Amino acid sequence: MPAREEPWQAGVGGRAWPLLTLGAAQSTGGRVSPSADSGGAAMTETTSYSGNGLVLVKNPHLDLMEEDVLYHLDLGTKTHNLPAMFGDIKFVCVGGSPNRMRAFAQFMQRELGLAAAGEDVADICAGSDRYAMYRAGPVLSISHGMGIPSISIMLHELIKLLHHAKCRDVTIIRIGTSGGLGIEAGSVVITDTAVDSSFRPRFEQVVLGDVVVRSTELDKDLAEELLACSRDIPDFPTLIGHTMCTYDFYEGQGRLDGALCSFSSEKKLEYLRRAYEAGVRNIEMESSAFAALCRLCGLKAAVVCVTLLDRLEGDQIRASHEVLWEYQQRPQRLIAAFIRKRLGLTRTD
Ligand code: R2B
Ligand code: URA
Repeated sequence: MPAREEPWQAGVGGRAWPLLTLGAAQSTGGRVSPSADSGGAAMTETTSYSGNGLVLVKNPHLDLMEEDVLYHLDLGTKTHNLPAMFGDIKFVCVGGSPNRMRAFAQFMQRELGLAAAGEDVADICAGSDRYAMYRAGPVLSISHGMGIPSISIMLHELIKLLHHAKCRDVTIIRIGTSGGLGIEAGSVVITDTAVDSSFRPRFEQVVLGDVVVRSTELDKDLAEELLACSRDIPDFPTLIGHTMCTYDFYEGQGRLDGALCSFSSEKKLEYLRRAYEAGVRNIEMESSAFAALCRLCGLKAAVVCVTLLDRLEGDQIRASHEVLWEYQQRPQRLIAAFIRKRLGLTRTD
């Protein structure tokens, strides 16, 4: 029996939208039981994109709205000329912390030869203290906060923004931090697929009380392109692997050091080793919602996270601020190299 159908799957405009189907054992009367599946193998998906490079919003109500207020970004279709402000954006980089995304925009300005070192960038969303947004040439740098609810709100408004601005051929990349699994701290993981805490390649969104299941596969060609760029940066290991996305940093990631913990150290290690066996190489808190939303809206997307520790060795993040700061530069350096390459820029410094 198919999972609850997304409204746009009814074939709006004759286009074939992504279609998710589940095996009979996984769904119950159109309502998917979150615990019904253990392997995820029965889920199949067919995807076809519109092909014109535009961002797809799949909401018929939007066309009927006289004005679209992007509340959390403090932007809107009547108050701002979105095509003039953003129409030429080609790369969107998102990350948890506003300060890190500001530093990334400044870094990109230098990398693209647009400004001198240390030159400030203005927060485009200064009227809202929820998210921060900066621009460096064709690159938009936006913070998304921590966790799925926070990144989801930002992504809905960002995707509508790219749609209203008529942006074409946008590549979107989440750069962030994570806990590693069986790999050296400071490694950079490029996600091929985000998986849930049962290692299934799916994201469950509750819509009007029904669980809608969405695929969390990321763009394979983009992941390979990023891996190829990493070969020019030999100072840290970069690899492709699955990323486990959780709803919590402590119990949800099997930590022994939260305010609550009901499991033994042995149980924790057994779980993390199973995750490793399933192909998981790092753990963070946003990739599944990010992968699912971007995929459905026709955005080529990647997740590139540095690991701050090896979770098979411990739970607490004990590296010094200097070491952590340098680790956080690593995904930024890789993305800068990727964007420069895409833009055909060669190094002169
Ligand atoms: C990585 O780091 C944050 C938790 O410390 C969270 O946002 C994530 O995904
Ligand atoms: N972010 C996470 O979500 N988990 C970690 O272990 C480290 C950073």
